[in-house]
Amino acid sequence: MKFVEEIKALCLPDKVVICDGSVEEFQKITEMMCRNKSLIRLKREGSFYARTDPDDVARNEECVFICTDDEDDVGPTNHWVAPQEMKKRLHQLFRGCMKGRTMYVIPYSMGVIGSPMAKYGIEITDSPYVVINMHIMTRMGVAALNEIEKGAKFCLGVHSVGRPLEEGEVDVFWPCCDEKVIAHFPKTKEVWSFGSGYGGNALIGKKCFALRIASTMARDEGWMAEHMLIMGVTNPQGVKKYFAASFPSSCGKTNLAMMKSSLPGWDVTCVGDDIAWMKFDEEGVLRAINPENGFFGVAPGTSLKTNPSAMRLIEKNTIFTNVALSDDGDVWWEGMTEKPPASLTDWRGNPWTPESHTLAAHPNSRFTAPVDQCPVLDDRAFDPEGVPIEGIIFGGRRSTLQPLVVQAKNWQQGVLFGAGLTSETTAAAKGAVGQLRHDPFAMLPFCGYNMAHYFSHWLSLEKPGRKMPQIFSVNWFRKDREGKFLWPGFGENIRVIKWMFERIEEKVPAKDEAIGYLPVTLDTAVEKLLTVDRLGYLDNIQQEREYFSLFGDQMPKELMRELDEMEKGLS
Ligand code: SAT
Ligand code: MN
Repeated sequence: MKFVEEIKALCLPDKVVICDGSVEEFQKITEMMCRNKSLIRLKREGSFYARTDPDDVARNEECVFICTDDEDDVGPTNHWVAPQEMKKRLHQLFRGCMKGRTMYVIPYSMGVIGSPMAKYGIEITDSPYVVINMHIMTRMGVAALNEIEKGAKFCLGVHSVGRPLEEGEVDVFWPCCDEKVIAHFPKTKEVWSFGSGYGGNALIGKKCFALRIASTMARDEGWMAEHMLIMGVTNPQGVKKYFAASFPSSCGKTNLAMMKSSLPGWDVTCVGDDIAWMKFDEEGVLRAINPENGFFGVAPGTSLKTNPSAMRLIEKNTIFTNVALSDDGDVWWEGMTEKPPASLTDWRGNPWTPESHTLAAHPNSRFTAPVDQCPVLDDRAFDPEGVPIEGIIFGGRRSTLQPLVVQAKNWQQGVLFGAGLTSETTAAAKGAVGQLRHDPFAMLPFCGYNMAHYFSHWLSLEKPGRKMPQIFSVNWFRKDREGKFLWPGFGENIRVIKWMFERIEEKVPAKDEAIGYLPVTLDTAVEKLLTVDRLGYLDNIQQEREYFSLFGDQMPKELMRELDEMEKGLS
């Protein structure tokens, strides 16, 4: 492959390894990393622990660029740089950046190899941590390479931690660089990522390819690449429906996708927890696949109470990053047990006791675990044709206003639900936590093109003959005046899902409000969560209008009219 030679000549690694995706390869790399102390073997079967540089702990949205010929193509919510200018900068950054390191070439597939919805990628990286994570998160190795060699198109990702080693220099445990750039070139399907080794910054298959680049492909080809979990829900009669749900990072997607239902006879099965690729088939049914092969889940807050399935999922063959290490070689994080262990080593590598005033695990600490270990994996999780989606859910983290659940009256109003999604920020991205921000479709950091064009794309999906899914918005995070959550969440969320399920079946009544359909009653304790704060909503509509004005005349008129309608209905 000529481009491998070119990248080698630019980055000047000591050696090049073409990855085959084998178990032996995974073992060899983990052994090498344990020897050089960048990885610790845990007492859990086949599991490892990595600790990052304290400044490289989350996605860095400020450093993400979309490079297109026309600035208008990326819109006001993305950072734009002209392709030639960015390439110039990248060539400077990448020149000699892999000196003293090994350059790994990772062929991989997003989606089951051979599936009509699968897409291929090649990631070139100097981070062995990335290689072992890609082993779990994607289908990587020989089979993917065969498809590419047979002529399948692929997304090229070039990644470096940005820290060349001088002759004889001893490596640090987590190499990275202060200067970070994650540049996307939708036209040529390329991603260049420099300076960070963490999560979505470095595992190119995930947010860079499966969302940013794939969203532009989806726009051009009439499908959808979304920041959504996929779950199956079965009722006591054995009827199953699939839902896709979009929440910003660190708002409980993994917990919802693997929920242990509190209602007897109702069951949830998991297809995916982060990304959905969806396409209407010839019968007009929306089919979804999870392009990933692993979970990169938030550890803190995960426990036998909140997510027993995730706790079983991570019992073996899991990489833990930035959690705390227990004295007997296992892991711990805030929320895992009611009482913390008497002593730990925290995510920075310092001794920690319950008296310490710091967190033992970083709030964005993660586990990387194989999808097929999920104890509630859906029996069609690997169906190459995808599963049929009947409901789409939008959710944010909002301590006020947004009711527990609302059903859109039609597709267009549903698109407005997505476009108006607003959520309090979390530790998944660098920056302040808890600040309310607009995050349309939970895609603000992940939409690879102009968000207004993305809204239009969503509107254009409704066509005669298509079975349009019902759209809902939810909010598990409303708080009372004392700051206590009003809704128990987790397994109890099934009660809300049940309402949606039965609304899709047209079996239960609803209150017809200007903002959509609401449950007549779920139970008396939640009445507060189902009332419409009219004045609050009117104020919210003003804020949405202001936000949408950012997109100027690119903003689809249909959505503005939908907003006007809602306002009229509330006044
Ligand atoms: O770091 S990731 O982007 O992979 C996780 C997330 O923010 O959803
Ligand atoms: Mn995510």
